[in-house]
Amino acid sequence: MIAFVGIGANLGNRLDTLQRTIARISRFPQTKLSGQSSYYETEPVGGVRQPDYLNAVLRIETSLSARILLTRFLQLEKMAGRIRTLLNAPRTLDIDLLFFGKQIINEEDLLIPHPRLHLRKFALIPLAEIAPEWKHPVFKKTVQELLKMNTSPESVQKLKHDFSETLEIK
Ligand code: PH2
Ligand code: MG
Ligand code: MG
Repeated sequence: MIAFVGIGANLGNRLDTLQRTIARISRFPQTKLSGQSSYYETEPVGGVRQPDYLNAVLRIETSLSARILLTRFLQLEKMAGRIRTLLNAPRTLDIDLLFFGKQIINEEDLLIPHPRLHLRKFALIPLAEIAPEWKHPVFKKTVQELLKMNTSPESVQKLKHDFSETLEIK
């Protein structure tokens, strides 16, 4: 299954956390990391006033289930010291399953595609970088089309440096 994973952080050493997370996901069993967007500095959407996020999107090929991925993502969030308080509260690490193949999953704690993905430039812009033609199975529109339709004002800026070469050491 091809899946897309959004990662974000706005507390602590954001870049370090995201790099470690990418390395850890790439070592999941039965899973290959097959794509990675640039890192983006993004204005927070929703919640209280809080620091900017660093966001990125990964493409993985996996034979793990969406449910197992979710469990593993929650473990990684815990390892990064995430404390859950309010919705949209600042966090050291957030990992969201955005797409899981073309599957539509509507379970209480597992909604795929991510229900707010089409509203969020911090997810759409990195996704469009690595999967512009991927079709949203509910809206039947490509990522590129969803991004074009999106009018939210928050700024999303690509980081200038390419940090991918530092991945190996983590
Ligand atoms: N995640 C949220 C809420 N708001 N804003 C930005 N810029 N990036 C995020 O990853 C983000 C957010 C809830 O998961
Ligand atoms: Mg999220
Ligand atoms: Mg989340």
